[in-house]
Amino acid sequence: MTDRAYQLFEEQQQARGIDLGAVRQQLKSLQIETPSWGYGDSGTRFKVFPKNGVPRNPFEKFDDAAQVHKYTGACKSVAIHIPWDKVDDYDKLRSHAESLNLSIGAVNPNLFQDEEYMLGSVCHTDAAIRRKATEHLLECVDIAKATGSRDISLWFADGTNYPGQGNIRKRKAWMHEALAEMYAALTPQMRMLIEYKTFEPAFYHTDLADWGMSFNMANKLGPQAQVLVDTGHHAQGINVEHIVAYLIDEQKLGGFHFNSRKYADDDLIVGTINPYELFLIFYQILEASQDDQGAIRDTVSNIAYMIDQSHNIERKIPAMIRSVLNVQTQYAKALLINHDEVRAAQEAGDVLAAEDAVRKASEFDVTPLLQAVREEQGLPADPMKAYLESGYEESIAPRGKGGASW
Ligand code: PSV
Ligand code: MN
Repeated sequence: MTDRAYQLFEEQQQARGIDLGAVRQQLKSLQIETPSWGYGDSGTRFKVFPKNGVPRNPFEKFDDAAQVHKYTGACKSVAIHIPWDKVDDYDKLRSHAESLNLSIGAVNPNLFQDEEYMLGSVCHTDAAIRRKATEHLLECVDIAKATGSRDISLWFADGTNYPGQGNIRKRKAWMHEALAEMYAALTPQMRMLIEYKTFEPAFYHTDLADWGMSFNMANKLGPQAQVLVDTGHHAQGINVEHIVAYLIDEQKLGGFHFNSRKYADDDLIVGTINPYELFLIFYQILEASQDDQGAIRDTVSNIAYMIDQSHNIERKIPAMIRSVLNVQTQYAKALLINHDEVRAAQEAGDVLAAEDAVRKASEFDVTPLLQAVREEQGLPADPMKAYLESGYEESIAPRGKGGASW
């Protein structure tokens, strides 16, 4: 991309009243956490295809994550999943992350793979199993203390497959009981981010099925509990950006798990199926970031942007780089929305002008902008190309097949 292309872009945006200096600053400060499990093998319930060079342990997952950060400059932190990333010495894992210029991000408890959790974890009818699940939540709080993590992301597979299988109201009380105990163990700096999912693996009811249930739970627990929006966890056709705006306004949006879905919780690369939805999510966030109330601006500035994907058939590190680039592209486009123009159209009741003011920002080619920002940061203008030419993929091949998998 030539300087000329950027110059033309700048002139075009200045004429629309967009301050490109501010846009560049915002682009530079967007950090996106990547998931340790996105570097390992995964699959569907039909098959896991083992890939060559997949990390064999949590330390190697961080080595791979460091490549994503090296070429994008946007992925300093890495989420861990326990027990997938269980190590004897978390200080050692933390030092390893720091030596790679990374940090350990959200801690994700895993209450869905133990034999005893077949009929539920914190919502199981058996008090001993509920106790075991709660102890795991408390263990994750301790791990977060050791890793210096602020956030603990909670997703529960708890639910039932058939009407009558469980007492829904009792299960709701048990969920609250476990989360309240965990909440009491948090340090003042920590947050609990509560995920929800309409279905799967339970098909009749999920104990935290939608944002309203997570929101209610977070409200009951207190200010350190917030909602985590996983973009793949909604019913078809749901207006996710509306949920985002609502939760921000209630100061309860804690973060995102970005991924794409076509049919269900597909965990595909973010921005590959419905990039416009991602753009509209950023529109709501940016609109709220201009709010007069400091509390709303604080909520926005503390949103944790995280990727939650399973790369089943594609190479893991390039898939993660692609995900980050896709998020940056939609964020860059959303930064080109002229909010004064939108507001003027809203106030005039001009429906078409309002829709146009938002949509047209998504139609600009932001490549010159992103390339200029990357160059300014000392990053390669084309991170994917630079990574693929770096020889890292070849260097990890001797790890062989059969690395970490869920
Ligand atoms: C569940 O589908 C989920 O979105 C949760 O965040 C899990 O922790 C993650 O995927 C990994 O399985
Ligand atoms: Mn998730």
